[in-house]
Amino acid sequence: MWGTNGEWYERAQRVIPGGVHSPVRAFRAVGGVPRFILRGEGAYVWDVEDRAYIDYVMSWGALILGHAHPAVVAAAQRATARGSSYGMTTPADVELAELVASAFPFVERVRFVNSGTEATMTAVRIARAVTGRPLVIKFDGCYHGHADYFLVQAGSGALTLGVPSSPGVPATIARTTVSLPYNDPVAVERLFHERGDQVAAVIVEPIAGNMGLVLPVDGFLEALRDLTRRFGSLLIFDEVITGFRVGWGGWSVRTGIEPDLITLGKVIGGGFPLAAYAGPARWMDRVAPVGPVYQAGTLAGNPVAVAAGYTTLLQLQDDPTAYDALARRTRALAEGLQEAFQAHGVSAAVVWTTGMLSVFFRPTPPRNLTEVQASDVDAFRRFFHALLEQGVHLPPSAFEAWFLSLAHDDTIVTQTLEAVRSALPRMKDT
Ligand code: KE4
Repeated sequence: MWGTNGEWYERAQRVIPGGVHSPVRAFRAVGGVPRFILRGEGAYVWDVEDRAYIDYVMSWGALILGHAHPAVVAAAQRATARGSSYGMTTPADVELAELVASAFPFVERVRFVNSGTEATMTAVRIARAVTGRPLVIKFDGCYHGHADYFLVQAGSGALTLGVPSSPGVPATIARTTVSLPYNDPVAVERLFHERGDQVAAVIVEPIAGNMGLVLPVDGFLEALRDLTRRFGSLLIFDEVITGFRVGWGGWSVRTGIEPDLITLGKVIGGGFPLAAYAGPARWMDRVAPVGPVYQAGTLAGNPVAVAAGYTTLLQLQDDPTAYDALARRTRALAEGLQEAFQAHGVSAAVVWTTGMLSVFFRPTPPRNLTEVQASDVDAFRRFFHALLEQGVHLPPSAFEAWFLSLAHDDTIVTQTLEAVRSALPRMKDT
């Protein structure tokens, strides 16, 4: 009735660049035909050929409750029926801002935007405004959205497509960004001693999810907090992925390391376009209309996205077992994967934290982009397709994280591991 994925891919490429609205979806890193999805429910999606897949993309981490969660669907339907957008403020967006702020001791103000890119762009703009300095330090393999000054040694889709620094970014802009190796505090200290008086901000994924999942080594984040404080720069934690995924609030709450600004997205929009930047009033009240730093958006704080995000966060807040269950299942999947690789003599390192994991075909977990890129991406390609044939849809890149939801229950984990065990022998052949 709907035709095939291949037919849709052919048709899509005639009107959309690469047939997709975001590059990583095009399967360029793994080859083959992207699946054209008709619907999702819980941990599953179905494509136009009516094939079901256990989904580990989960809207790149947005759907922590799973696809089409009834409470989220109902909330979005109610909000839409009352009016989908006003371009004016509503009690609901105040309530969501209050709920987000309540999760972080250092957050006094929250501003909603439509994407993580807008959130990180604005956080950097604030830092440059309050310090009067031009430089931004980021880390190789971290991705903060597609604003010009972030597309330097960027992760995620830029890394997947092998263009970590994009054409179209003027050298004058690229020069305002310094990208250093993740987990290398010595390199950061050296940069600060050389050019600290020009550094407006350090922006970091406190847990890196855009080169695959790379965990911070002990002391790395603390060193960033200490150096930025000593040199008068702002520390920005980009928790667009980890916010409300690795725990209530995010990694900054779990570790007690307080950045100056935090960016959030994905989970707080419940699968709708909503992200945020947040922090103390002394930084956040620099933005218009209170201060002179400009940021705006037609659909910012959109009532439908706010309803979905608020419902999602309430579901998490009201379920005291949610994060423990998510952590337990993520760990079970990670340990089961590691055992399966060992049993089949496959050299692979599985890295995990609550709600997300990555598989690197290399003997040890990578600590930075160089080590990530030393992994066997062709092995990942074979693994990806072997699992796709088994009805398990991984993120189509060795440089992304797998995302679990609360709908990924013990049965889903068991089914995934069964698919892995039956796929591994065939992975060697292809
Ligand atoms: P968006 O502009 O895509 O909403 O958010 C940008 C962003 C910012 N910060 C972090 C830590 C992010 O992970 C992202 C976006 N994440 C990717 C997935 N790794 C989005 C997927 C895509 O680009 O299609």
